[in-house]
Amino acid sequence: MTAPRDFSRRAALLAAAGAGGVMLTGCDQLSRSSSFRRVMAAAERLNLKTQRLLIGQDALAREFSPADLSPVFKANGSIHPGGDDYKRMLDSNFTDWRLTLDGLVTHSLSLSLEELRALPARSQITRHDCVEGWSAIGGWTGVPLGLLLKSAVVLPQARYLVFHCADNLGGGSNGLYYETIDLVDAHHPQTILAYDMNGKPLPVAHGAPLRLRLERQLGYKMAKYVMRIEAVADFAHIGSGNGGFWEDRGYAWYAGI
Ligand SMILES: Nc1nc2c(c(=O)[nH]1)N[C@H]1C(S)=C(S)[C@@H](COP(=O)(O)O)O[C@H]1N2
Ligand SMILES: [Mo]
Repeated sequence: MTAPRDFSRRAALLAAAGAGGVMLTGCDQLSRSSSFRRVMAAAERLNLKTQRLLIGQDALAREFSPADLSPVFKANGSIHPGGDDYKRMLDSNFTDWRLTLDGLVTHSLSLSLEELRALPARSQITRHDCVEGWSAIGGWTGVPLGLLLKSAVVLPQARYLVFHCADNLGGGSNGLYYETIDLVDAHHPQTILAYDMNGKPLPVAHGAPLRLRLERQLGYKMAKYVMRIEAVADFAHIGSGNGGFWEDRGYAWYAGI
């Protein structure tokens, strides 16, 4: 669970709705109407296509210099997954943590932090934009996701990757944080699994030991506390079927910026 300090407005709303509860705001009622959802989904597909057509699927997000780093980078959403399993991993400095990459791949991978750190790395200084209206510039180092996908050999039926996270925002399986991205974004050169932030091991508040950086989309797509990445053909069977924790609560699946 999230600690009370730094509780985001949304997380507070969610907590107020109770374990596994729903937010019964006017907005949520609207987002649960199926015709509204269909219109939104169509607009979103158009947004995705337009963006890729106009900007190009490999266009890079702007990168900054060390002088631009924000003195304070807000930690948002979960800032500690809690629970015995995570505590055990944290206590042992994540030496017994493994990243699993499985699902529709030829070779499943199970990688320690040390193994990830031994792979070719990419560093980038980028601006993080949260849907709540704040931004911060941070420096990230990690493994290009495309590199892992190459060694796992993704099967042709796979279209998306699911990021399964260690934190639970609402209690019950409904509160587990997860995200999905498509394989185009997964292979983007700036899409990395980051283990360092501003030159130091990723702090717990920012997703230790590993978090996704997906620089051309909004903050909620960038899963923290990543435990498992699963290649799937579709995500209708995961969570409430909309492709992410916040997507299941009405946010756009494609959060391009
Ligand atoms: N597992 C997990 N990932 C998450 C969240 C979360 O609550 N849990 N919050 C998201 C949101 S809304 C944002 S803005 C960023 C915040 O990342 P930061 O804590 O490094 O600022 O993480 C995203 N990834
Ligand atoms: Mo966010």
